[in-house]
Amino acid sequence: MLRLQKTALLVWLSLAGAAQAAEPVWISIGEQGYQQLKKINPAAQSRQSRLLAPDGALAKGGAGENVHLVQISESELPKLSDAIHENLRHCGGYIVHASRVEAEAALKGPAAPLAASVAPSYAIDNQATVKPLLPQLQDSNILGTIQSLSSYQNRFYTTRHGVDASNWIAGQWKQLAGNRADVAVEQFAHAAWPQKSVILTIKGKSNAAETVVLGGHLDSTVGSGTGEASRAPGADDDASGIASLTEVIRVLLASGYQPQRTLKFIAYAAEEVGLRGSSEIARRYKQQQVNVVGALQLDMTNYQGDAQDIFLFTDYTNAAQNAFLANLAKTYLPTLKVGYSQCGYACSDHASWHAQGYPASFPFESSFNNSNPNIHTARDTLASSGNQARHALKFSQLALAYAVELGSDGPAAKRLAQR
Ligand code: IPO
Ligand code: ZN
Repeated sequence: MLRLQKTALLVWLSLAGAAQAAEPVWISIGEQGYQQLKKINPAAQSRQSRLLAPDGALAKGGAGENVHLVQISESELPKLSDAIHENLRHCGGYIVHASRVEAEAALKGPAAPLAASVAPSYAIDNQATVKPLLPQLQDSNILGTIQSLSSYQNRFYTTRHGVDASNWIAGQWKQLAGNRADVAVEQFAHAAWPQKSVILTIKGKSNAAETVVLGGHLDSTVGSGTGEASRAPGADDDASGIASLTEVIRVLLASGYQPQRTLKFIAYAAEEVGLRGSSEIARRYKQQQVNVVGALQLDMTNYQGDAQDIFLFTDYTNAAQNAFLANLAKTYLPTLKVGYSQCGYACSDHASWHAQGYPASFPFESSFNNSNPNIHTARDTLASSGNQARHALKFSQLALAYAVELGSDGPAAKRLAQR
């Protein structure tokens, strides 16, 4: 009897496991990606399609790409990412949605902003705070973080290593937070996979409801298999972005800086499989009407592919905030050259915020055409970036200026009264 129960339990457990692995998910995917999907799974069917402009808005006058809604098995996601990366030189190229209803809503373009949202002034008026902090940012610290993160066998969203890497980041950020009462580190659990996102919050003093988000993704991927033993160092993609952000956290907290707006640093889980971690978080924040006044994404900061230093991606991002970033660079990093480029698809977590109607930006290490050829392979190592983090330091500098200039604004009424 006992033995029978045990067998039944084991059968049930393995069925439950199998069911989870084959869980159907709704994705939106561009025409080219859809053709790749049909090669992997000829039975995959477009349930709905719509012509979208390159920034996810509805296309007018035929410009843009046909975007399809398809239901596929969760276990097909890594294969799909790989096929798109290999054959289209894209990463991602599709977005996983929480339900059919949400997938259909996404096809209609980005959601409307919150009613309460007002565009920030984007004034650059905190030189006295920013300037002494910039030289404290050290590329040696960024290098150390990239080293630690890329030493995990892989950081897949499904593996023990991927879970360990999330826990390691939480531990590092907790150490940096120390015992400040206005700083908290939490891990955001996702129902469908074990890897958690990590969130460090510095609570704003006078304007805490307005929130500034700085993020990067903590997972990695590789074309050839997603098992525990598979090697996916992801040194540039995206240990570099997490390392650039960690150095900003270190310097801000070491200086005792207290923002007026709330600052949130987020290491997203599961970016490489359809922006899943960030899309859950952005959706949750929108549901809870969190007033995110700006989101900055650092995904890949340590490979310089062009003469210019920082490329602002103009699609799936907010033009006013991009102009603010260009002004920040001009003011604080005058020797850096800023370029502009496009992904042509929702290529990183900024697109999750953009989809919810929040202003998002994506400063990137290279142009689209000269992007790092080693990502999503076992060759994405620190050695491939020359065992240095000088390029990634520029992104810490820009992100720190962004955090302080946007983080230092009090409530809007007060801002007006001061004019
Ligand atoms: C990424 C973004 C732009 C380019 I050009 C290349 C790569 C982001 C990378 N993390 C990715 O694989 N996104 O899914
Ligand atoms: Zn990637």
